[in-house]
Amino acid sequence: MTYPTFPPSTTSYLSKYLTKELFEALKDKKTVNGFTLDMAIKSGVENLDSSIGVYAGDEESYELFAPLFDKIIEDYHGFGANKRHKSDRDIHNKSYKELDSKGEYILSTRVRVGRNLAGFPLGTIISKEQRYELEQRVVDVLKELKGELEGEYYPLMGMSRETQNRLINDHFLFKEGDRFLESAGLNRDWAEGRGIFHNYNKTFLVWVNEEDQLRIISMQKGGNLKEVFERLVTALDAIEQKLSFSYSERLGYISSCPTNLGTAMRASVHIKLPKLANNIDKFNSIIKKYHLQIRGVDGEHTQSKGAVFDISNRRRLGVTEVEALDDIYSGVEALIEAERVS
Ligand code: ADP
Ligand code: CIR
Repeated sequence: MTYPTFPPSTTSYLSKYLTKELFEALKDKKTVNGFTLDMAIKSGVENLDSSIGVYAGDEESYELFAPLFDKIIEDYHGFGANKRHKSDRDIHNKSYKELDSKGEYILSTRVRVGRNLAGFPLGTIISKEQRYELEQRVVDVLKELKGELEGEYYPLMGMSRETQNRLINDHFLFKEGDRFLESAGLNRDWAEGRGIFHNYNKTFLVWVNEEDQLRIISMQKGGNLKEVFERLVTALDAIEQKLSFSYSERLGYISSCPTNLGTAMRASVHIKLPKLANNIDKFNSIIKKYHLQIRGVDGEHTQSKGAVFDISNRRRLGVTEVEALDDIYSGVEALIEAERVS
């Protein structure tokens, strides 16, 4: 493996931080699961438009390749190497109000967390057999869920193209063929061991073996963030009794992509902001102030349509779940106010 060079137009964190010295110091290291620097950087080397460009193979990757990962983590999350992540998902004394009681701006609200199982390598290097074993373990637990969370598991293998497309278009299911994930090894053996669990009214969903082994999702129409988050916490409380997740005292929940470490939580609204869409400076200043991120309505690396944006918390590590929720709550409140007076 030779030191990769990037064209000057490359803006990824990988290209910013992978110096020749760092590369030489890390290039022969391997985690117990066999994950190397070459594997960690492949996505960013092959996809020059990456914003980050690296993925992990297991919890140990974040320690062994810390000279690279820590720089990216510090830059993205503002989380220094001497910090420790803290979790808090208790919102019982929070007075979150309905953000858009007349239903003028917010179309839907979604909160997801990424989780990976302790004792397994991450999806980048998991074997086919391990992926199937993991799927079975997860599905056994999900099938036991009761009440509002009760539902069914639908494996991707054998799912008709029509059903798959409908679930994708309705924003319930992950897309296929993401080239960033492809380069990282996360699409190997597609669609084996992948699937989606959802309750009967599709307000609680779990993606199995996509970018992370589990994406646990609560979503519904409208802007009731509190209700959406509380449903997610109820589900997490139940699932955590049966499955143990990969968790580091320093970095919180371990995820394939370093942007998801910590809470691994992304709380988002689909929100219609036609006036702010034409006042980009004002729009961006609110986004920056409240530590938010803009995505397109079909998810990451997509465009907005009809002035509807996906707005979510950008910080996931070094803030608690409640603090990340505060970012989105206050930020969306400010966006709506700015849209109103524009
Ligand atoms: P993730 O949120 O898991 O990081 P994506 O950004 O690719 O990944 O989004 C996954 C799917 O969730 C996409 O179909 C996206 O449109 C949908 N989604 C995200 N936020 C919302 C929301 N607030 N309402 C409805 N669908 C949403
Ligand atoms: C990139 O570097 O652009 C892709 N690897 C995606 C980075 C962000 N990932 C994420 O939010 N999960």
